[in-house]
Amino acid sequence: MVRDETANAHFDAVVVGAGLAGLYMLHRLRQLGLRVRVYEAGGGVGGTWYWNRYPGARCDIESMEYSYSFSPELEQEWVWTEKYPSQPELLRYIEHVADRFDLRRDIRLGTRVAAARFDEAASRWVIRTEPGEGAAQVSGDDLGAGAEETVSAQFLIMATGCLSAVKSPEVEGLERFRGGCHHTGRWPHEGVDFTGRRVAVIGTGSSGIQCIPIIAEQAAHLTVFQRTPNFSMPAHNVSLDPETQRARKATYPDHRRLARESGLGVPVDLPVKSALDAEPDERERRYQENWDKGTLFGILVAYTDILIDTRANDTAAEFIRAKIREIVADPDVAAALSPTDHPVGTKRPCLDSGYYATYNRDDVALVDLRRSPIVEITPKGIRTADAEHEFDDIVLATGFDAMTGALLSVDIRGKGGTSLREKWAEGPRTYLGIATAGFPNLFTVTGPGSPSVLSNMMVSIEQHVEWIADCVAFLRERGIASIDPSVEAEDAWVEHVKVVGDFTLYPTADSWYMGANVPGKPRAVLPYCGGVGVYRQQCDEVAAKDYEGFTLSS
Ligand code: N01
Repeated sequence: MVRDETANAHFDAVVVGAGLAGLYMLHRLRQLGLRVRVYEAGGGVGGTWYWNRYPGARCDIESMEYSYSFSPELEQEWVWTEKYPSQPELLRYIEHVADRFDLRRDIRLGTRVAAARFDEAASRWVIRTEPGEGAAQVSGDDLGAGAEETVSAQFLIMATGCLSAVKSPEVEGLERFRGGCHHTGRWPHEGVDFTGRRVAVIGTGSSGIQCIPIIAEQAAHLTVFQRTPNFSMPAHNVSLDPETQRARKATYPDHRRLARESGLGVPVDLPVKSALDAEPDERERRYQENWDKGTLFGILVAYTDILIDTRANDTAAEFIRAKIREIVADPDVAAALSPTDHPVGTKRPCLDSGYYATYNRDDVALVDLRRSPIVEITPKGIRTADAEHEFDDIVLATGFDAMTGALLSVDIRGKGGTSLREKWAEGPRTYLGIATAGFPNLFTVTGPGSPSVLSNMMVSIEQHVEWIADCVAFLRERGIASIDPSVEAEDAWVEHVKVVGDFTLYPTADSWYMGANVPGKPRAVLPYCGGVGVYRQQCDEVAAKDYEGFTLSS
């Protein structure tokens, strides 16, 4: 509950989160002349790239795509070293952006927004903070870090990220384990030395698949606990040579435009043919080309129907399963690693560096939890239905309460004191993934019901930030105190997101896209599957019609 406190500082806007979204939001709002405060729970800027410091953490969208486009000088001057940027390089880039645009002076680190209440009489948000998880890491000269304070703002903008609320495995006894235990999404800043140690990794999503090969190289022995095998393709990461960068930088404006107009936020040649109309040899060649290129989306857009027709999808899935059989020496291990329960792409696919080959090592073992589930964590290790395994360290690569977890971790109360948690109890309800009825002047950057995680996040972040900034400018120019989507517009958008989602294969998988990884979470297609280009047009049309579907109040 928001206590009945009086705000002791007043802002035009409060932004929650200082990751890629929050930093750009601050920059845009400042350009409009707004007085802004950003709260960040972490001890530094960077969001995802501040927290996810596990060995091998790397973005699987190319660095020259996964970078801001709003500043031509920035995109021309920054030099990327690798095709796929590592976490340290991304964090350096984000810190550079914070310094370059002088953003830090408006950011309060180590401070979590705990609650926010809309004061209807004043048309303002009253926001209460508490010390954040990163408070201890903030340097001593930042006196405001971790402050418990109450402030007010006309606009509240949640830039809290889609994959930031970590999810632990729902198993008994974790707190009893006497060794080291680390979640990939909250990795210790000082790193973890696995030399000579017996290590367990639970989880084989993108984080597990990235850290497993590297931990295997260091540890005395590694055991991977896999509940659901995932599809992974090789990243073929390489150093970026100056000539490649020069060539891309020369065509950046066009390239960025194509990214914005595309379906996935990355320019790709659009397919024209069904996988089922292609001869097996032709399909094999096409899938192989994409496999060799090392792109995340290549196979998924190789044909028109990979993500909408199970038979078409199975041609791509079988191509990857054949690769797994080719790489992994032990046929039983290969079979256990081969996904058969979901179409490729319906759980987020992974890019790896040597993942499957890691299982050929003598010092790596795979435990198939579908055969022998985890019963409990013991002081010494992990007990499954048929064995007890002892470890020095357990790595939890168990993912996130995606898309809604971070938003609902804040006690947000709108008109009439309605809580967002209650409103979304049956699943998130938004208009355009940006706003939710009954919560005026609240914006969500890459919120549920927008393309977000089904796209290059940078493209989606920039689009939302710019749309929100334009909206704020529109309201201020006209002296409009509040903006709130109508229930009708919201209902229509929620239905549209569902219809488009149901047209695809996404609902067939128990994925975090569906909320299925968190026990008790309502099942719904959380992101909008219509593509970023189409979605951008929809958002622009709403704005062009003076924010059609929203109620504006003076
Ligand atoms: O999390 P995940 P992640 N017992 O949810 C398993 C982005 N990302 O952190 O599938 C046993 O994908 C779970 O099993 P199951 C990217 O969007 C990007 O890896 O639920 N196992 C699954 O195997 C990604 O998709 C990058 O049956 C349990 C794993 O843990 C998203 O973040 C890098 C369990 C969780 O996989 C999330 O990735 C990293 C339990 N109780 C992340 N609970 C790049 O850019 C969960 N699991 C490369």
